[in-house]
Parts: sequence; structure tokens; C-alpha cells
Amino acid sequence: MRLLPRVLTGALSSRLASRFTAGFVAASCGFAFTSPILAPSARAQTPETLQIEVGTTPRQAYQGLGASFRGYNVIPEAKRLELADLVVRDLGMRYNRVWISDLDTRTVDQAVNSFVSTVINTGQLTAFANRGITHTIVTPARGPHVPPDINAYSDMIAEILFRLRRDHNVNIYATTFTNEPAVGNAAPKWTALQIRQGMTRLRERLDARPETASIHLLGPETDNSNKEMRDVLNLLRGDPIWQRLHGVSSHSYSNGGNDWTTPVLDDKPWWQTESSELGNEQLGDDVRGVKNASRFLNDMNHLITHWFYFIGFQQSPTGDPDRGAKLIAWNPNTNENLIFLKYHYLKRLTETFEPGAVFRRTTNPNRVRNQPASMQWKDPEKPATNAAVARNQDGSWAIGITNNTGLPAYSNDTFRATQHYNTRINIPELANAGNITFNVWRTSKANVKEALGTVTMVDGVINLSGIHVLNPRDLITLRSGPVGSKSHSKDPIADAHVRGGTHETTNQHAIEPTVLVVKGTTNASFVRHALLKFDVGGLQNIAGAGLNLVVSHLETGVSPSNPVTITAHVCNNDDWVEAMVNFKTDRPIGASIGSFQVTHVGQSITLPVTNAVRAEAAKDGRLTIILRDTANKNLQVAFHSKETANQNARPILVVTRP
Ligand SMILES: [Ca+2]
Repeated sequence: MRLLPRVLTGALSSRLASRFTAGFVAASCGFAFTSPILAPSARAQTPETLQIEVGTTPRQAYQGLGASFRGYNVIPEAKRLELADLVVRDLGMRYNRVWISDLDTRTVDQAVNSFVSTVINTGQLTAFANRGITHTIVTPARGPHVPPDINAYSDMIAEILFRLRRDHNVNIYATTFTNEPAVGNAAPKWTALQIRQGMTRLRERLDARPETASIHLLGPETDNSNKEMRDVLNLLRGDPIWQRLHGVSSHSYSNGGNDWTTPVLDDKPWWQTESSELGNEQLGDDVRGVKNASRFLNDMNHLITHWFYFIGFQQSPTGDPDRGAKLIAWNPNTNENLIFLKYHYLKRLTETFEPGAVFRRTTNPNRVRNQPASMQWKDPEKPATNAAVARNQDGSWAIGITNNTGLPAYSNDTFRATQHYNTRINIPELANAGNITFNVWRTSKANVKEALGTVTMVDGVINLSGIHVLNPRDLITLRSGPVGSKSHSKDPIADAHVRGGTHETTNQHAIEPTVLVVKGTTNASFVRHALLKFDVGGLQNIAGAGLNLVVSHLETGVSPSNPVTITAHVCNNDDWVEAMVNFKTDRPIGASIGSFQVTHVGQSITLPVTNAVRAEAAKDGRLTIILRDTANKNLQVAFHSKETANQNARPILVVTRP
């Protein structure tokens, strides 16, 4: 740890401490990245076939890229704006992760003053907003270990955020409660119970004041998505804090997005808020370049919605042993920007997958090099290849594939033996779409954006070989033009109704999952509201959107001459969970969407929701619609839910692009 520059205390040192223990110095002896030339025998290898099979179910919408920018104040103004152009603007970043560091040694005043001098007085927030940042995320940090008084620690964070808002007008979108808590059952690690306590207390304190009540909570911010993270999530699920948790957050180092998390997310967004390379990176390092790209592809292929590099740019004097953590390092000794290859790999990915891209599950069924079919990035042996496939909001299809074979072992990471691949990609959704032309690019040490012409997809299948062979350390990206209809439908990610009075703490979804019941009446125990939640990430620029519902049953008395009027509003809380929601769950009423009349069973309703989708896409990418009978007609109506047997009767959001 002595190798670390002091400016990186907190997050990085804790990450290294937790991940490397005694192994770091030994691993650092293996910096053999300046001679990445493959042996001639490797070049001569006959390519094997890599099968990439793409699932047909749309999964998460990608929300965009973010990073931290530490030590902004020490970089000269002209230089840091040039760096902001390169990293924030040119990578299309939306999220700025700011730090409130050293909370184990600082007072509230000291923490606020440090933030003011390094972030506010430098004009960072304004400069970044002008270059595309829309959301500021806070990470409080005190080192990895549990504080002596957890409640006092959470109260301190809430107080700092309150003062930043009240005294400095800082608009904070979300906060975590700590950074990389070392999780375990033996002190000084955090137990899952202590993490729950800290998060619950912080949420309570944020709620207690209007200046901070709207700040979302993310967690648990573990250093990897690993067993420790799973232990915490298993405790949080079902606890009241789970319905107040805006998103799951974790870091992506030797264990990235994975399969086990899928069933425990409960449709929450999954924020990957820190991922980076380590060590004294040099220019032209394609090993770190491809590893960075592979983690991005892995994470997108495993339901992650937000993806952050650790440090976008930072000063980095000659000899800095931690250049790997920075996408671009500014050397104050030479006034040079060191633009590492991993920046170019990531840039190519941002040009391929845009915010709003909806991913499909992508697997490698022939399991090259005996890798897991899911190509999961995990300890210790990394997958031979990574791949991710998505449809962008403009209707184009996007594909990224990397080859991790033959990379040098590093720290926790080992790699499979060198192999080249011809790739066969099968997208069954496009089997009947006719021939589709894809542009192909290669990113490698030799050329960060080498145009490789076009390939034609036939019946949903692309074969890449010859000049399109996937060499070790390559990123191959493909993108088509807009394909298919301008309209597509999205299923709800959650829907349920809630019932008041004596049922106010009952989860009705567990009792009646197939219907969404609405009733307005003066008898509290018969009141019902329906909630539908959609993933609308990236849909800011749609031409139109409509919510389609089908009436499943009606109370006697409803008819065309005696309709029930249902009013729809945006619900300003998307953190509810289908299996937990009840009448007492917070349902703050937002913008009015409109109303419609229910007259008969089987009736199909289309409610225009274009503006609501656009607005929520720009905010958090989640739209909850609440349906009520505010006129108290005292007649029950019910709509089919996403669990109903008849697929054609399920609610859908029909979205039309320009
Ligand atoms: Ca929302």
C-alpha cells in the first residue's frame, strides 16, 4: 500500500487492501505489458469457431456511463476543460461520482469545506453539466471498516448532504452510505446487519429534511459482486429498507456482473459504480484495454444498467503506480495527457451501445476453452471471450465481442490459453428480418478504430472470419442501421395493486397476481390503486408512447351507460417492489397523464403517456403509473396484469421512435 499516492486514500487503498492483501507487491512484479507481441506460433493458430447465441427476451436498458474525477482542483483550468471534453463530452457521460472522503478523520465542517474547495469552487459541476453530465452521485468514504458508531456515521453523511444542498445548492441525485464495505462476520468488517443498519439510518435522516428527502439511496457498494454482496442483498430483500433502495450498487473488478444476482434484483437498476485497471499502466497497453472492454460487455450481459469507470481523469506524476485507475492521466511534469488504450476501447463501445440500448442475454453454447456459457467475468479464471448484444433506441442492432485469451495472469485474474476465433452470431429475433448489413470495426493496439467493411446478416446469422477474425486482445464491434418497425412494446417490470384499510399492510400481489384492481370508495378497506412500472431508460427522444390495458372483470353495475372513470398519474416513487408493495408504501402523486372510461369486460384501452415516458427517461429511467378512481364511483374494475394467462391481454407500453 506504500506505493499508493496519498490523494487516493480511502477507496483505492481499501480496494487494494481487501483484494490483494499480501499479493499486490508480488503481482506488481509481473508488469510485462510493454511487450504484448504474440509469439509467431500463436499468430499461426487455426481459428476455432466461437458461437454467440442471443436470447429473444429484451432485458435491461443501458442508462449510460459515469466516472469519478478526483483532484480536479489541482489541474490547471485550461487543461481540465480539455480533459473534460475528452472524457465527459466525447464518451457521452451522464453520471459524475463525487466523493466525501476521510469521514473517519474529518468533521462535518471539514468535509463540506473540502467538497466546496475541490468540486464547487473549481466550477466542476457547471463545466460537466455543460458537457452532458445530468446526475451527481455521492460516495461517502471512511475506509473499509465499520465505524465505532454506525448511527453517528450515517447522521454525519446526512448532515453533510444537507449542508451541501442548503448552503451550496448542490443537486445530488443519489448517495451510497459507504464505499466498499469489507463484509464479513468478524470485526473490523461490516456484518450484513450493520450495513442494513447504516443504510436504514441514513435513509431516515435524509427523509427527515425536505432538502435531502429526494436524494436516492444506492447500495451496498461492495468492491465486487461476490458472495459478500449476495449475503447483504439476501438480508436487505424483504426488509423495509429494500423498498427504499433506489438501486443495487457494486464495483466490478475481479468479479463483475453475474448470474446469481438476476433473481435477487427485484427489477431494481444495478449500478456498477466503479471499475478500473490497476498498476503503472503505460500508453498502448492492449491488455488493460481489452480487459476494460470485457468487463463492460460482461456487465451489460448480466443486467447492469449504469456503468462507471473509476477515475475519468486525474493528475498523475511520472512514476505514478496507479495510472491504471485513470482513463486519462494528466502528467503535471510534462503537461501531457496520457490517453490509454482502454479509453479508446471504451469509446468504441460507447459509439456502439448508446444509452437506451436494450440488451439480450448472450451466451457461448459451444463453450470455447471450456469457459462458462454465460462468459461470466469472475474469480479466478476469466472467460476466453466476452460478448454483449443490444438493440439501440434508433432501431439499430449493436454487438461487441472481445478475446481475453493469452493475457498475462495478474492478481486474482488468470486467463485461458491463446486462441483466435471465427465468430458465428445468431440473433433469432432477426431470423425473418431479411438481409441486414452491419458495419464492422476492430479495436486493437495497432488501430483503435479500424473499419473492416460490412458483413451481411442472413436469417439472423452473421459469420465473421478472414479479415474479421477475433484475435487475442481485440474488440470487434458491429452495428446495423435501423431495423424493423418504428414501434416496439415493453412489458412492465412490475405491476400490482394495493388495498387500503384493514388490508393496508397486505401485499395483494401475493393474493391476486393476475389482476390490477382499482376501486374508489369512502370505505377505506375497499379502496384499491393499481401500479405499473416500466423501464424507460434512454427513451427521451421518442415520437410517442401509449399504455395498453385490457379490462379483465367488472363489478356488476358498470356499463357503457354507467362507466367508471380511471385517472392516471406518474407515481414519483419507483423503488417499490412487486412482492412487498402495499397500501402503506409511499405513492407520491406526480404529473397527470389523463383519464379514461371503463365500460365493458375485454375493453382495450390505450392511454397516451409520451410526455411521462420522456420525462422519466431523463430522470431515472423508471416510470411508475398509478391508476385510481378519484370520483369514488364505488364500483370495482380490474385489468389484466403481466401474470395473466392470456399473453395478448397483458399490459404493454408501445413506444414509437422518431
Ligand atoms: Ca421515475
